[in-house]
Amino acid sequence: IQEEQSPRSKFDFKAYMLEKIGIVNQALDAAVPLRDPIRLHEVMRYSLLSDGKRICPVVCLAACQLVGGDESTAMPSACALEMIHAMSLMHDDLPCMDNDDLRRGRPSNHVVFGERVSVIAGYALLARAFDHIATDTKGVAPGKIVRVVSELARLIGPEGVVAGQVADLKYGGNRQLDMGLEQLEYIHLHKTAASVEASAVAGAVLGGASEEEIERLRRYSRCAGLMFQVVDDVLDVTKSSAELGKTCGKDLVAGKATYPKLIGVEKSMEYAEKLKEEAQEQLLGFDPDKAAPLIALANYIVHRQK
Ligand code: GRG
Repeated sequence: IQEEQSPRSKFDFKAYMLEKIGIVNQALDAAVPLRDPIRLHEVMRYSLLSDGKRICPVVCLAACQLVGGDESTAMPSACALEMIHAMSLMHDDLPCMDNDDLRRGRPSNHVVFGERVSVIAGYALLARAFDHIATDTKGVAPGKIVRVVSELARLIGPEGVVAGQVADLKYGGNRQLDMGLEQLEYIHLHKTAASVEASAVAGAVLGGASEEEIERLRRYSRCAGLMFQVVDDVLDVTKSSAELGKTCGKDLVAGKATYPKLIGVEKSMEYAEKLKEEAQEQLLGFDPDKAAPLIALANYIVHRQK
């Protein structure tokens, strides 16, 4: 995470992220302790506690604080979002899906523990995520907790992340043959942006946001999630050409459709900038100091180098 300073508030984004990642990691450790059955919990914790950017939990906590809520109210949901993220990566890496042997710089979950255990541990994380929200969210009316459970289930389920994965699988390794921008955007909005949307909406609901504020944060997070993926596609090209002769981005080898392939690197970055502006516009009505983390996060997503 590089320095990302907003000129207005001199907000120290790096320090903010390091602090939030630290408290989220502690909360994750406590939410999925090493208890019976020990082996199953080891497998769950291997992926859950490995190094990640923790974007969804941070968005959830930041949205809660933006609307005046207490961070601790949103922590179980923030952890649940990371549990769901971890299980989706575990399942995505399986031989029957993307067949990736490496994740976050370590052997993938199924490489270490075997496919069958990895599938089961993924389901366990998914169930634990909803249990954690329902059981451990404190200080808000039960109706808000039900709303969060329902938003999350919808956004990760058959209308959300799962729909995005199904669309992606449909095109397999030959995405580029018949895929247009519209289909590519559908995949990214569902596979990636839906989780960021769930994170912002959960944080906002628990923080006591009005319906209008929830909708603004929903739009912010959809733009941020989509632009994350546009920039990811661009980084895949720029990293690969920088490392030419060493390795090549997996998606390039597989011949997948990406934003740079469909519209070129320059136009892809222009699109990412446009999405960033649209995301940040949604925050204009809020207290600028409280909005600083989400403004800086959007800047970081566009300008990151990895
Ligand atoms: C969610 C019920 C349910 C099932 C999962 C396998 C599957 C169905 C979906 C695949 C979802 C997937 C792999 C989406 C990609 C998300 C994404 C942008 C991953 C990379 O996120 P980073 O870069 O990763 O934030 P780190 O490692 O930093 O956490």
